[in-house]
Amino acid sequence: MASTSLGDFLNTARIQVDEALDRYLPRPPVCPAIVSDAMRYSVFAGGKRLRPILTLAAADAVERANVRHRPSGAGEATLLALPAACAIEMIHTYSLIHDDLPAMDNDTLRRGRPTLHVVYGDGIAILAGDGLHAEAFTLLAREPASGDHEIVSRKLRVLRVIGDAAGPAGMVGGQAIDLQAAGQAPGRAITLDGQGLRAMHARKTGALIRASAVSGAIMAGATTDIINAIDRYATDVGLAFQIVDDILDVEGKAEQLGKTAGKDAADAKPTYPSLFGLETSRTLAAECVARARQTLVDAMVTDGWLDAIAEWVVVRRS
Ligand code: GRG
Repeated sequence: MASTSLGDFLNTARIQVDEALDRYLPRPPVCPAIVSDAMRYSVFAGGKRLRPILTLAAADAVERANVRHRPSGAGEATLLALPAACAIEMIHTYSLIHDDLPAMDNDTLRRGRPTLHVVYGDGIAILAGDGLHAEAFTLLAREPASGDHEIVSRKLRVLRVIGDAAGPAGMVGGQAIDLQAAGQAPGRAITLDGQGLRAMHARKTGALIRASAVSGAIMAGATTDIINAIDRYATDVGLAFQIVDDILDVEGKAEQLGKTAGKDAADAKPTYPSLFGLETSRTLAAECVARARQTLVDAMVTDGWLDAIAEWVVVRRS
């Protein structure tokens, strides 16, 4: 049955994603129990599932727009997009596991639990991250299983979009800039101004958020114009998400966030509040959401949950 509220859509999408992740993640005897247990410890620790939700919502929005012209096939798009949604959540979880390691951000609390390396040790945490990263691409190549040329070609496009977003041009590159800014890389620490901070976040968190929405649109068979519009929407949603993340690091409590609060200031990291102040940061986030919503209106992708998700990203408390 179609969702009647954003809360209903988010719940349904989270259940769909969690059930699929449980099916897709390998278990013994395919892999050693310790790898399976460690991967599952972090994947099922209770993340918000923002990225897979964006994938499914983008697919659903494209299908709704198409169904206005072809009133058949409703619901198929989310099934086509579900493997990409899960693959992205695997990559996101791997990035959190590695980010929390002593060699990177050195954190002990994530998703309301002790971080993976605290429980399993650094070696298994590195391997669980590596395992999730590799498994994500195996899944993208394998599912949805179809010999249909059109579906195979959409899968190939999505593989490239997600690989680019997760790799050196995207998340890995952004994390490297973050390490340089924190003085954790060879050479002198670099100083980020507002533009540098934005560029770093565009790679570190923005790229995967954009890939999440774009992958859903591609799997649903969107036109190039609609894919580009959804990309612009997600660019603004990703930036708003990051600004709010910085604000929550100042204002939130660890119990609510499920991760250490006040860490950015303790580590003297450049953030939106540290560069622009809290009020201006809130205004910047609201401007991003307004732009994202206008993009949907201009592209006539207004049916579905993308608009409500943009608003949710700034009112969230965790
Ligand atoms: C190790 C290559 C590599 C990259 C790490 C994503 C990342 C890059 C580091 C995470 C550091 C961080 C806390 C960034 C702020 C934004 C962010 C990604 C927050 C965590 O994402 P949420 O809030 O987490 O969507 P949940 O747990 O809800 O999935």
